[in-house]
Amino acid sequence: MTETRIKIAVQKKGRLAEGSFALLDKAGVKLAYGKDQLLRRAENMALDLMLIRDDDIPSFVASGACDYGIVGENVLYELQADRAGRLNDLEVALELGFAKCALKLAAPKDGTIACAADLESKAVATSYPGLTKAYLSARGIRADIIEMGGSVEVAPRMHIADAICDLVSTGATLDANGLAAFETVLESQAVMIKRKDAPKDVIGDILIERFKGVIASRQTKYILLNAPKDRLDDVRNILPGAQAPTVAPVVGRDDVVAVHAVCTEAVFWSTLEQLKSVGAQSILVLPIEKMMA
Ligand code: PRT
Ligand code: ZN
Repeated sequence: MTETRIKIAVQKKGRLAEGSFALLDKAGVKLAYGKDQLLRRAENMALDLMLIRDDDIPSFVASGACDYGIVGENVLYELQADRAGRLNDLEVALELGFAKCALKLAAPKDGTIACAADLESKAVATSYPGLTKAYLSARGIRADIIEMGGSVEVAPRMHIADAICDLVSTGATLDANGLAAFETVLESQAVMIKRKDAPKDVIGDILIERFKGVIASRQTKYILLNAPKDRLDDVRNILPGAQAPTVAPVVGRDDVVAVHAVCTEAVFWSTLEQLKSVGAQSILVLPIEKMMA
């Protein structure tokens, strides 16, 4: 019997590629060495990766050429806003929590545009015409949408448009171009997509469960510390997202206990400083490699 292998469309190169490969690696997918520029085979699971441009990922999944895809929500929803048909049969199987950014309206800092309503009869440059049009027309605003393939941030300076609608992550690009964001059209992150009517498949289900474990363990830490017995409640209140810490005796110390806890929320340096201020000592923060609920 021939083995059924699933295909996952992944960005070949770019901002999504690194996070996608890191996630697959953490989920235990070992890629075989291969010269093929398009297809990479996993040597330990019945799956193959198809390496393509991010813009093509939704079509590859919608057409059935791939079973899953890892793509930014911005790309998925833009294609769905822009085109009817098969792309609307796609759904998000899992939010992956990386490549976070936001599609924002922005205009020159020293200009007169400060909200979406100010865009009436103005020109807005964007690589996301579908989402921009939908956002503005839902608010009854008629603007002239100017589609650009890239370098959208230079459009106001070049008098191509009055405002832009572009992806922002740190905000440095807007800043360097004298622009300020005033409204968010879409918050985006990398997501795993599939066809709504795709039959259930075992490999896909395993992979999604493993991805969930990787995502959960990203900020989850294991904390070990010694605490004065009479400050135990204070320590427990500080530990971020710790459900039921283990409290154990410390040999030769009646006034001190050892606390072990799984913290599901971010542990910052300030968390350690707070723990220290209530008497905790010998504080260790360890990463959790794998998790399964
Ligand atoms: O070749 P291919 O078509 O596959 O790649 P691409 O060039 O179209 O996309 P790529 O690799 O640049 O981005 C892939 C995906 O990463 C996007 O679709 C988003 O989902 C996500 N992402 C996350 C971003 C950003 N952050 C981001 N900051 N994509 C683009 N940017 C750009 C933005 O367009 C602007 O020019 O970075 C600039 C702004 O960044 P800041 O940090 O200055 O605000
Ligand atoms: Zn692209």
